[in-house]
Amino acid sequence: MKKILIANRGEIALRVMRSARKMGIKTVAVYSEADRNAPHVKFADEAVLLGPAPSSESYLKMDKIIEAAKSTGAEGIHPGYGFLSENAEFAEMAEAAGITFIGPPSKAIVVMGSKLAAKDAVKKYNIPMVPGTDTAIEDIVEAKKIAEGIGFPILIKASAGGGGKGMRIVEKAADFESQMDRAVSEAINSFGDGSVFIEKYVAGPRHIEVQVLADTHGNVVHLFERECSVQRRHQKVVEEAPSCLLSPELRAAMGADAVKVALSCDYVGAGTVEFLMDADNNYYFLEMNTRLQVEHPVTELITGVDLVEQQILVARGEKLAFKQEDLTIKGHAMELRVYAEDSLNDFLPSTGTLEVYKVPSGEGIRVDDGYEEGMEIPIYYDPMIAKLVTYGDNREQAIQRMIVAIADYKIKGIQTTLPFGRFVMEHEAFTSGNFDTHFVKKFYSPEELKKGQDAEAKVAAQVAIDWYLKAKEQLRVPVTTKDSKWTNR
Ligand code: MV4
Repeated sequence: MKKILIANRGEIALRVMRSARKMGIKTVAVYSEADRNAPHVKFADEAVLLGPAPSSESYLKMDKIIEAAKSTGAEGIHPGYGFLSENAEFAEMAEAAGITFIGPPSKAIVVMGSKLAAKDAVKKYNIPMVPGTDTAIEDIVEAKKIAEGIGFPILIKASAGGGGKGMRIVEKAADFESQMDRAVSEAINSFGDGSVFIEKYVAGPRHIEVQVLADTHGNVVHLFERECSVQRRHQKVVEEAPSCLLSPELRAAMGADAVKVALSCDYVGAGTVEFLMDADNNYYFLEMNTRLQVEHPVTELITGVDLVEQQILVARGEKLAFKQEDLTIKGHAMELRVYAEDSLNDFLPSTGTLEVYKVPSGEGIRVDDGYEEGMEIPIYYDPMIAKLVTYGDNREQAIQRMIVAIADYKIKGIQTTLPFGRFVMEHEAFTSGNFDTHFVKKFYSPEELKKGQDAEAKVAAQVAIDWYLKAKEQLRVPVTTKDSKWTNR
């Protein structure tokens, strides 16, 4: 592979291009009319315009992207995350056009895209799963009996859902029928597939996911876990690796189970196996994401493995150059997603121009971003503008470096989640490791964030006053130098 097309925009397009360039591979960018001057377009060796700003007319246009790959002679397509990254039809179209899809086989995308098909595939591997039904509910009377057997509250989940979409909680038996009706019609409306199943509701769970990597020769390894419990309405905000909860034994068990999940669908490439963990450290397989994830950098920092490079090597048909026992965890990495959102105002999207944009730098700091000073944040795409990633010998150092990096990140013109990130980094529940997926709901409010900011403003004001008084004091010192024309009174 001498040239690849990157079917994405923003930070991930740049991230993929950096690894390609390092490997001596030429890059082709695609872009929408809103992204003419975007960094990913400037960084690429070539760029092809797809169409108007809306994703449906640009970054989701499968035929146009395949055509762009053909016309530029790209031998592979990297889809990044989001957009077409988990679209089996697109993977197939690429392969049919003789272009390598730098991702898993379409079959693996299809299986893991259906939660019920995924449960079915992993069945023979004895992976722990949340108690519930493993086929679509057909008989509501029978389903209610099963729910009563499990015990309320239970969750109704859409088979075609995922990432928190298509979930409904049922608190008590009396609500079962009405919630089922709603769940099915929601599933039909959102996914065109009304299949739903039920699961016991795991209260206050932690979200732990395991990175896997598989080649086309049957080798599968895991690259340990990421802890992603700090999230807001299913949108992750802070991720870290490793998780401070796992014992080496638990880590090895979850890793081995994640490898089995990959084997169950003949996975190839980089993928992520999601688990829920309850308060007693029992873990359950939830779903598999068949793409490179936003939070992959924390895994790269603790393992020293370039995951994009590995994706490309595997797509070329090469064997993994390392075995499970070659992989170790070194240090601790923390990622904060910087969204163009106002954390003081219900996280409303904050659009505008990046009047000032200066990224922090220094030991243990990595910024993956896709914007530059002076650029406008388009309204059409994901509001994530950057990932601020820090690394240290241990968790405390990674957190400390994150606090410094947040302070050094200068953004004017839009509101971002940087202040919210500092709130998390300084919160006792977070620093102690005693948190779950309800962290934001439990501890965060704009008032809490404001309190911290007001306290800081007071300190800043005091420092300014001291400084001013001292300066005034110095002015009063009489100047008695003979040759000076000036004297102070
Ligand atoms: C659950 C659950 C509790 N019990 N399943 C949300 C995202 C999707 N991947 C699955 N999710 C959940 N499934 C059972 N049986 C709680 C969640 C959940 C959650 C999971 C991971 C990260 C954040 C979350 C926030 C709310 C609910």
